[in-house]
Amino acid sequence: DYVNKGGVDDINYIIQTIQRLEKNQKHKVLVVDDSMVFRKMMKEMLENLFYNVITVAHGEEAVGMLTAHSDISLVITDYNMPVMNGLELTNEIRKDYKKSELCIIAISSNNDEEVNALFLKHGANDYIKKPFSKEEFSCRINNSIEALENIQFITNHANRDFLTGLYNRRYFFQNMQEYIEDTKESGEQFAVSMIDIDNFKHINDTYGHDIGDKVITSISEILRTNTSYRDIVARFGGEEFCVVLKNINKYSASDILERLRQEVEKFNFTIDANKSIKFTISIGVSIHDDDDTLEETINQADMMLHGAKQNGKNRIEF
Ligand code: GH3
Ligand code: MG
Ligand code: MG
Ligand code: MG
Repeated sequence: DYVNKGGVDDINYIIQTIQRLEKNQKHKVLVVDDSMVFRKMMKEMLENLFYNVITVAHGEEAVGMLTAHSDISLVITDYNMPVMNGLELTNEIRKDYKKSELCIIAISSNNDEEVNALFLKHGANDYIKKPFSKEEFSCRINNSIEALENIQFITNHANRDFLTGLYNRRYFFQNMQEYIEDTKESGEQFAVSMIDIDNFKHINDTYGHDIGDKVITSISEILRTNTSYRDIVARFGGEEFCVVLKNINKYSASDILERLRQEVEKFNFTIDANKSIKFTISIGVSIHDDDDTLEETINQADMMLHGAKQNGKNRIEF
């Protein structure tokens, strides 16, 4: 329906549209309108575009819904509503969500240009004036979602290391700064561990740089699958990683990291049909105390790593 109404029979356009619809299934849209007729109409149009739709009748309900569902991509809001109007809602949402995290599209029936400009000034990504065609509605919604996806794609790449997909140093320090602020209030402890592959030069020299890269990627996988989604696993440099175990004491940290060390030790890296190699890692750990700076904790972990290397490698030092 969406394709035909466009009057375009270009095959590329049709393929693009189908790809768009496939991606739309991943997005939740919150519709905020006091008119039941409009809510139903928009819900139907959005579902025809394959979006997941939630509807509410006013701003306050919308705020509640956003707290309950943290994964909403787009809010479409009416202007005139009881309890909290669309402009007030836009203000509320922008206290917690940036434009790069959540889109807002305003629907206004006023011919008053000022309302539309106000919406944009207060953080709406776009607006649609009533009455609107199905076509305009579809295009504007899809455009905003596409822009959001592009920003999220770029942000994700800026935060990650190209080879392994792990977080990079830049993201690590940005995220840790926020986390340390939180721990000052909660008083929770965390462990910083510096991890370095043992005798990696030998792997590179014997099998070549490409195999070396693949070994780094394999280790990254092991680090990721043996830690929680809350923890931070970052690649700091060549074959050096930093893993932060959040909200943990020394004993639990020691268990997890020992398991990590063993998982790497057990792993057989396949070179070809009749050759596989093994390798090991050394780990230095420091538990962050309230009055330490992040740099002090990292330096401490680094010193422990140095100790682990000196004491024979393939071991953990606290
Ligand atoms: P140690 O057990 O003391 O850690 O010895 P090592 O041989 O691992 O020594 P070190 O950690 O100092 O050496 C790391 C080597 O890793 C140096 C460099 O040639 C190589 N390297 C650094 N980055 C990369 C990378 O991205 N890919 C590959 N393949 N090799 C890298
Ligand atoms: Mg209204
Ligand atoms: Mg090394
Ligand atoms: Mg190294």
